[in-house]
Amino acid sequence: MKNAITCTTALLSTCALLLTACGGGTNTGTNPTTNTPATTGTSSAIPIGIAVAQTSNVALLGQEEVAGAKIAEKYFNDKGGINGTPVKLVFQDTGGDEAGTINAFQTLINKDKVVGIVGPTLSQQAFSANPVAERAKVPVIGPSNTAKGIPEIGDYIARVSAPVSIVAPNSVKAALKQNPNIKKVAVFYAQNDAFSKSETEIFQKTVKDQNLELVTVQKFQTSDTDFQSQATNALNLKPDLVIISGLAADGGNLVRQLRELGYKGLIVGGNGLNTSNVLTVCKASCDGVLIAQAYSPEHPGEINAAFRKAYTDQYKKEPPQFSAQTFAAVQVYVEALQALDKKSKVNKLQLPQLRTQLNTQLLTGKYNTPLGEIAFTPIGEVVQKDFYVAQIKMDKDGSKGKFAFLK
Ligand code: 1QQ
Repeated sequence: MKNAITCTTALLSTCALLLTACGGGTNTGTNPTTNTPATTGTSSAIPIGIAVAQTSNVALLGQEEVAGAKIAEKYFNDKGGINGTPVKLVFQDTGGDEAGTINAFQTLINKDKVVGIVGPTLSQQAFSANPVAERAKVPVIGPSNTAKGIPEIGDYIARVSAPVSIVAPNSVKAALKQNPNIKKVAVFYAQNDAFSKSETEIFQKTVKDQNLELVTVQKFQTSDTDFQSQATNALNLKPDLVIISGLAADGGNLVRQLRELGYKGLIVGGNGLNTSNVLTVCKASCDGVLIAQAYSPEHPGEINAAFRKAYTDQYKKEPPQFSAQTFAAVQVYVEALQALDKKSKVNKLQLPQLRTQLNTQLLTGKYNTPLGEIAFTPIGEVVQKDFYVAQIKMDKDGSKGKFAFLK
C-alpha cells in the first residue's frame, strides 16, 4: 500500500511513462522477452524513441536504421535490459522532410514520453528537429547525421555517426590507390541538402590537398531525376574521377546517367549512396563505385559477431553501416541507463531528471559496439577508431551486387 501511494505522488511522471510504454505510441518493435525478471512485468519497459525515415525516398536509408534498432532491442532485452527491466523502442516515422521530423520528435517527447531519441536519418532534418529536443531537455543520438555542426546544436545532442571530415577523404585516397594517374576531378552535390553541402566541402578540400585539379563543381537537387545537363557539362572537361554527394535515389540516377553518357573513370559516392538500396537504381552502372565506411561487417569482437549473425539470419546479406550505427545508438542508451540505474534506480527518477541524468551519463561512457569501441567528446561528437572503404561489385546483368570491402 505504501508503495502504491509513493507511486502516485513522487513517481508521477515515471508512472505516466510506464503507462505510455505499456499501451501507447505506434510501437512496431518486438515484445520484450520473457526471460527478463518479471518483477514489474512488461509494462515497466523503458521507452526509447526511434525517429527515422520509414517513408519517402529517405526511407531507402531509414529502413536500414529500423532494422538495426530492432536487432538491438531484442539483443539487449535478451540480455536482461536495464538490470532486469526491458527497454521498448517507440517508432515514429519522420518521412523525408523537416516538418515530419519535428512532428515525430514532439510526439516522442510529449506523448510517448521517451527517455531519449535515436534519430533523425538526415542532417537536413536534424538541424530543424534537434533544437526541439534540446529545448525540452531530451537527449538525441544521431545514428547517421554526418554534417559539420550536429553535436554543436546543443548540450543534449550527440551522434554515433563519424563526421564527413573524418570519413569522406578515405574514399578519395582509395580511388588514387586504384588509379594513381587521376588528375582531373569533377564534383557533384545536392545543393538542397545540408549533409551533401557539408560533405562536398570536405571532398573538394581533399581534392586540393591531394594536388588534383577540380575541373568543375555541378549542383543538383535531391528531387532531381534528370542529370543530363550537369553530367554533359562535367564530361566535356574529361575528368578522370567523379565525386558525388547526394542521397540514394538522386545519387544512383546520376551514376547511371554518367555511365550512359560514356564516362569510364572511377566514381566516388558519399554517405548518401551508402546503402544496397542504391543498387536497384543504378544497377550494372553501380559497378566500381567507391564509398567510405564507418563500419565493417568483419569488425572483430563478440558484439559485432552477434549483430552480424542476427542481421544476416534475417536479411540474408551483410549488415550495412546504417544498421550498425543505429544498433550502436540504441546500445549507448541501454548501457548508459544500466550505469545510471546502478547509481540511482531509474524507475524512481522523474522523467525530466531521468532525461537530464541520462544525457550526462551517456557522454561519459565507453561503448564496445559493432562499430568498435566508441566514446564521446564533451559536446557529443563520436570518438571512433576504425574506418574502411567499400567498392560496389555488380553481377554482369546488374540484377545483384554487394559492397566489397577493400583491404
Ligand atoms: C546525413 C547523412 C545521410 C546521407 C545518412 C543517411 O550522412 O544526412 O548527415
